Amino acid sequence: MSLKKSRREFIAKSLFATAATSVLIGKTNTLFANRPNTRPIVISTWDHGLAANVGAWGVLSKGGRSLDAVEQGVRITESDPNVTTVGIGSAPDREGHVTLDACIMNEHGDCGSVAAIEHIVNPISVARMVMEKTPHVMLVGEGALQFALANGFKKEKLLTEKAEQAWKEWLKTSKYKPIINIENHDTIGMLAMDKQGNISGACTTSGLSYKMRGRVGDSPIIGAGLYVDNEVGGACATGLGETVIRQCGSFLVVELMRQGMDPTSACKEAVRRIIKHEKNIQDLQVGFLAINKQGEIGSYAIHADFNFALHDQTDNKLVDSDFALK
Ligand code: SD4
Repeated sequence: MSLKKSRREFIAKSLFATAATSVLIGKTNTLFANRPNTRPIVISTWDHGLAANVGAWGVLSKGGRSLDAVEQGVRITESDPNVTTVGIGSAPDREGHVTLDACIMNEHGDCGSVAAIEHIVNPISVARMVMEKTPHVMLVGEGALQFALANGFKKEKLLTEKAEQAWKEWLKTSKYKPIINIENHDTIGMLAMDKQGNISGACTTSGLSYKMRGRVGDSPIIGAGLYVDNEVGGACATGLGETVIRQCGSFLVVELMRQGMDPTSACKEAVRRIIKHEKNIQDLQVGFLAINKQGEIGSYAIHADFNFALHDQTDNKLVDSDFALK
């Protein structure tokens, strides 16, 4: 065992013993609650979470609802053409169509989702409208687009010149190998707890770059890419969606927290199940992020380099996640 690791484990154990301190433990990122000013708080996946958190904080700091916070937060990422994995500017599917997946869940357990929607910059807001204005949870493809247009969303060109050029470059070899790595697959999943202690979550992505037409990942699937139970906590996922779907990843994390696990341990157990099931684990990345009702947060990934952004009353910062394959 490395010195760094044994020290980390020693500190972790001591902190479990006192269990009342708010500290980031090295890179293991369990943030202990039972501290003043835990609320509000927002966490979101990857570096682009920093900017998204600022959007969410605009709502949370004014005493706003966590549902509004997560919607406003991830809209920032969706609207940024320089983020090539979410919203406008995303990499297209192998046929050149940008198709987006998103879902949202509120503190009452209501949820809405769109999958494989085209031409809409902010699918998260369409997902919210599906939740609030229809008796359904999920709309897909052409029907989702029709619903969005009928509700005032504008039809836009999502394929930017830069993304089109990169796709044409890919076409020259066009290897269809849906391997997740941090260069080309960075979904944003966001979880927020507002001043009232209510938790909501959002998840939005373009999915795998150059994916097969019609392919949908975990991100718009309630229980896979995102799950919230306001009595327990919330979780979201990033990485290879197929494997997250197979384990009902985010639902699993929340259920494990319901049984008493802290967020990091719950994420770790979900990762363990994926590793147990998948054969080509070297080639795939998955990261989970979670928050519980006490405002404790945790994360865990298969491989290195998964990180998340954490905004609380004192800071908005990036935290490196611990991971399994060292
Ligand atoms: C998917 N889970 O479509 C998404 C991709 C992702 O970070 O999360 N990338 O499979």
